[in-house]
Amino acid sequence: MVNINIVDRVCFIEMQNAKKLNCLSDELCSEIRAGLRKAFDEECCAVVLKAQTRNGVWSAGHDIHELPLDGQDPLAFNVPMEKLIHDVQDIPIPVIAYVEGTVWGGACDLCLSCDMIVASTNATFAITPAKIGIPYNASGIMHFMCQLGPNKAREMFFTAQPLTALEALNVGMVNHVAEIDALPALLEEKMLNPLRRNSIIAISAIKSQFRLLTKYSVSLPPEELERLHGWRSKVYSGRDYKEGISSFLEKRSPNFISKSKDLFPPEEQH
Ligand code: LCV
Repeated sequence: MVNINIVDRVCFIEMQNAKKLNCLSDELCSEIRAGLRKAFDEECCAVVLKAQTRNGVWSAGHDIHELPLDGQDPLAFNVPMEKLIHDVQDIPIPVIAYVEGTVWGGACDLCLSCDMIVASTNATFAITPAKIGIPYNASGIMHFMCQLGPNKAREMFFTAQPLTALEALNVGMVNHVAEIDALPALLEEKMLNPLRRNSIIAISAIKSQFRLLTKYSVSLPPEELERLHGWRSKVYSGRDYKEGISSFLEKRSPNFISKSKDLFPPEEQH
C-alpha cells in the first residue's frame, strides 16, 4: 500500500493504493506510520508524503467502510488515522505533504498536520464531515483554526466545499503551488536542499517547540471538555451519522433530519 524510499537523507513515503483512492484505512495509516519511524531511525532530515493518484484523487480521506456504527467515536484519539496525524506532528523531522490532486476529509487534516504543503495547481482540499453527519474532533478543528483562521476554517467545515490550490495558497495553508511538471524541482530547490544543508538537531528542537506551543495554546476547563464531548457523542451516536454513511455507500443523497435543538434540549439550556 505504501512505497518507502530514502534518497539523500530524505524519506519519500508514497501511498500506492490508488485503486481505493488512497482511503486512509487502518492498514494504510499503519504503513505510513512505519515509514515515519523508519525515517527517524535512518536519521533522515525530511519526510515527503506523496501519493499515486487515480481519477485525480490524492486521498479520499478516512475509509468510510471502517467508520464504526456501534456508537463508538469515529475520530477517537486511538483510531489509526488519528494516531497517524499525531505521529506526523510528533516526529521531530519536517514532514512535507506533496499534493497532486484532490484531498478529502481526514486526508485534508493529515495534510494540515504536516509541517509544510507543496501542491500542484490542480490540487484541491476539502474537509467533509458535515456531508457525512460527523462531528469532527477538537484537535482536528484546532489544526484548521490555527492554519486558516476561524472564518475560513468554519467555511470549509460548514460548506464541505473544496478549496483550490491557489485559494489554499492565499490563506497560507499551502506553502508553494506549481504546475505538476515543475513541482519536483520546486520541492528540491525550496525545501529539500535547504533542509539537507541546515542543522537537523536545531530543526528538531524548533519543530518540537512548535508542537508544544500549538498543543498547549488552548486550555479548556474540565467541565467544558466534558460538554464538548457530550455534543460530539450525541452526534456520532445519532441518526444523521448513520444516514450519512448509508447514503454514501448506497450512492444516494443523504436525508438529514436531526435538528440543532436536539443538541441543546430545553432542560440543558442555561
Ligand atoms: C471508502 C470510498 C471513499 C471513502 N471511503 O469516484 O472528514 S471526516 O470526518 O468526514 C472523515 C471521517 C473522513 O475522512 O471521511 C471520508 C471523507 N471523504 C469524502 O468525503 C470523500 C468521499 N468520496 C468522494 O467524494 C468521491 O469518491 C471522490 C470525489 C473522492 C472521487 O469521486 P469519483 O467519482 O472519482 P467514486 O465516488 O465513484 O468512488 C470510487 C469508489 O471509491 C469509493 C466509492 O464508494 C467507490 O466505490 P465503488 O467503486 O465500490 O462504488 N470511495 C470513495 N471515497 N472515503 N470508499
